[in-house]
Amino acid sequence: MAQDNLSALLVKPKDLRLVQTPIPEIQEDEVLLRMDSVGICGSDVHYWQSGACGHFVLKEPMIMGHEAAGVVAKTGSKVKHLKVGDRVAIEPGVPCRYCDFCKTGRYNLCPDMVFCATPPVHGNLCRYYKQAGDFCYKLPDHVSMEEGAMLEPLAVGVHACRRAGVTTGHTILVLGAGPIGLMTMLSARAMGAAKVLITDVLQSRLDFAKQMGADHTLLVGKDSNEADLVKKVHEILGCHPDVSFDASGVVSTVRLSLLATKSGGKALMVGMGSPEVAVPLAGAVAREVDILGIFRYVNEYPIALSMVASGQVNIKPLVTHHFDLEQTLEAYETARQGQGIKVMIHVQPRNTNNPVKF
Ligand code: 572
Ligand code: ZN
Repeated sequence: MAQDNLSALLVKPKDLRLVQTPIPEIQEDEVLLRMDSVGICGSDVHYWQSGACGHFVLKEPMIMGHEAAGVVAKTGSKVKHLKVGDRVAIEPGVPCRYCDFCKTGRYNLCPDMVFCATPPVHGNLCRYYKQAGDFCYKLPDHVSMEEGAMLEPLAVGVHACRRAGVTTGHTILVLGAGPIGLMTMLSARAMGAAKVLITDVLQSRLDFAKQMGADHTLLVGKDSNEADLVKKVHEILGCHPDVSFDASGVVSTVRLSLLATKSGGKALMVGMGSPEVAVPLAGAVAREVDILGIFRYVNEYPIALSMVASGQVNIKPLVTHHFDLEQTLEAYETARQGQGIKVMIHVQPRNTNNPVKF
């Protein structure tokens, strides 16, 4: 095996470098992966620019990347469901397995979760990475490595829709047409939503959302009047949405999600915004709008994979930019500028591990 383990290391804010790191040694329940595709998440850009995302703060140099797929290069003796050469999607967080949250099936809330590219844990934007075998999901031949990497943001959308209880016939409002808003929209559709309205501040994102299946779009200006927007949402949908998803995290969309949701409906906070926002809480509470949060995903990788493998969702078009590992800085700059939807880094030349060429 080549000793090359080129890795994208964030040394300190605004100082991202490609450096060699040791190839990890695996334990008996782990696999060594030859990394293939790694997407850039909004949080990666936050860490790069400011050294922080939410309450997680960079204190030591950290390898980036958590939306990833790779190929099994070595298996530990206890790993029976995978073999060398298997193409896998990598669920990036491994919980402790022992706490009450883990034991009651809500491992995403485990306080000892080890999650890729969340300080102080290294990510997988490197050539070789080791992972617990049971957090790797074998991809069928017709699912590409890029789709494998994209299961990560899709799992966020699936989790949001499951928390909200999205079901057949629901009318849905999605605030924000970035990757997470789009994944939430696609998941809601796959779960039977009848009508989806998506909003954004950029017309280009709305045009893309329309191509991806949004029934309605609404361009929101920075100076839009809040009451007018609520009225417009109800007019466009012809009703009040059963479920609203805030996928932006900015105060104006969090407020809109509470104001626009049908009485007795659900408002889901999916976006990562400022820690404190002023919201019209009393009105929402009095109308029995359930306000829910999400934290990543739990048990949703297999669901996301079967949605893609069965053709229920098509996430391929969301990958709008492609770079090689050596071009990581350019890739991060593209993501920072908010061009396109998803920037994908190919650790191995594109299509090397796709039996069906895309
Ligand atoms: O892909 C999911 C994901 N989740 C992240 C970060 C990156 N990618 N989270 C870390 C930050 N939290 S947070 O602190 N926050 C809302 C900023 O709770 C959410 C999950
Ligand atoms: Zn992420």
